[in-house]
Amino acid sequence: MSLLPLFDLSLQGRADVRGLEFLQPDGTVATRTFGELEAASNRLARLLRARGLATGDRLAFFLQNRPEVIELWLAAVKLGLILIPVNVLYRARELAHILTDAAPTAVVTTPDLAAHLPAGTAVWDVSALATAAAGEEATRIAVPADADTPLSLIYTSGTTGAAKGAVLTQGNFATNALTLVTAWRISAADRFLCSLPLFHVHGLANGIHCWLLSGCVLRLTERFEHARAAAWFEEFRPTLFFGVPAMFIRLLELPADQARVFGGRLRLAVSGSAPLPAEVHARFRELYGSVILERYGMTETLMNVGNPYEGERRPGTVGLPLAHVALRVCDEAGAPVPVGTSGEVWVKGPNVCAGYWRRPEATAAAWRDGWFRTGDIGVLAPDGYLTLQGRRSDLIISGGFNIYPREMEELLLEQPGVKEAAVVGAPDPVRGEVPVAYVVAGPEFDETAVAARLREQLASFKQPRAFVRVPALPRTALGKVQKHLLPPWRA
Ligand code: MCA
Ligand code: AMP
Repeated sequence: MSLLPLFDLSLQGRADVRGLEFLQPDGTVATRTFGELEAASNRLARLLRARGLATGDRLAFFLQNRPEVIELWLAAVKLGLILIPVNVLYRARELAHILTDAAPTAVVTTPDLAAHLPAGTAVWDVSALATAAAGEEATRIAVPADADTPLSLIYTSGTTGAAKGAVLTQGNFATNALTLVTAWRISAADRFLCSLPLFHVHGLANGIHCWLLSGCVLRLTERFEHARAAAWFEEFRPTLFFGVPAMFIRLLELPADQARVFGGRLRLAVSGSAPLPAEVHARFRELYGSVILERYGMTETLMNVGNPYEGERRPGTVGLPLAHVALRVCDEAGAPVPVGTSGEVWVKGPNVCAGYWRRPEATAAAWRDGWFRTGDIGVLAPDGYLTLQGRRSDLIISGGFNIYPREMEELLLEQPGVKEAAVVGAPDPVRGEVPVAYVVAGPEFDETAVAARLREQLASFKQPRAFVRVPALPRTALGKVQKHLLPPWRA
């Protein structure tokens, strides 16, 4: 199963239909028909081939949401390239790691973002690329592809502090999209508002692929802005919205009369990427009259589990395994635990990635007898509904963005005056969790200087909300830091 035959349902089958509306930063709306996306991606594919890119070559994109990201993705599908989406909030340390590990031919970006890239990075300006591609023929070139053709490296799961590239294939994306479009009744009649970043799986694997497969109209915004959400819902009248919990919490701020009207038009709202508090689910239902469908996925596996479209969307749970997924909850030895007992969630299916890029040891550690070990702790109810209870690792998820404490702790330990460091998540009403840094500091510790260094090296969402000085870190007899014993921090 490859992607182009599925995308052709729109690219060829709905060529004259206006499939994309992009809300530009100046407030105007740029539009593309599916035929225009087909032609633009063909021109771009020809240009990339002329620049020497061939099947299996890697290209990174470091871009905010914009039509060119979609055109680049389509060109990569046609040429068999491997794209590396890079979070626009990443800074020196994250960028250096990903670009060294993935070694792309170049990074497609804009001048303002290029300023953050390591010196010597091959930069292809996204506008210059589009201008150069305009001179190419618009007829399609495409190489043979199948379910095993790699399409993307998406960096995630840095429990060791260094993120790894999950190798996602065309079959992974195709399976995921076919299942979601079917399970969630997505059709050409939908009006899909997508404010999720296309540099992560939620916006890219779920958003873009469900859109292209179903042929609905997509209104893409550069990013989610809660101050403008009401205007977006009023103007575009979406029937379909995917979001992270932080977005739904922001949507609860809308006036009740507006929310009720918007909710009346909303056929389906889907939440994922982080836990959706049952209380938020209840308040959204009360205010919008819409019952959020919560689902659970991972970069390495795309979507695994979801509440049913028909049937109970049970608050506080992530629902039932999706049609193509096998799931078990296991103990430390890997044996399935009885219903009602907590354990690690393991999954198997065509949605699971091929492994981690050039990390045979990490790949071997993450799979057991063909099952992918998610690192998520959960419990199954007798009727099969899964409740997630936390993670084996101390991953922090803030506004849907992942923060790996080890990455921050390693950087903190490099700073003058920081003897020991531990980063933990503190509750936050909008983002779920925010990072807090606990430091055992010497006399030369300068909090302002350390904070400035972290801002230069790491994404904005990773910046500690506070530095808490402690005399020592609580440790077990074996020396492992016991983060749950650190004094709780409150804003
Ligand atoms: C957030 N910010 C951004 C962006 N998003 N800046 C530029 N481009 C962006 N795309 C920055 C803002 O500038 C601000 O920076 C800070 O983040 C918070 O912005 P704010 O307006 O206060 O937003 P918010 O109301 O707090 O909401 C944050 C958010 C963001 C917009 C919901 O967290 C977000 O887009 N989350 C989605 C992440 C995602 O797609 N996760 C899926 C991963 P400053 O702090 O400097 O002022 S994939 C996954 O988890 C698996 C596969 C799954 O199951 O889906
Ligand atoms: P990522 O590493 O960005 O792919 O994030 C995947 C992780 O997000 C999963 O391993 C879960 O820990 C978390 N996650 C995704 N969806 C949900 C959800 N609905 N509820 C709780 N956690 C979730």
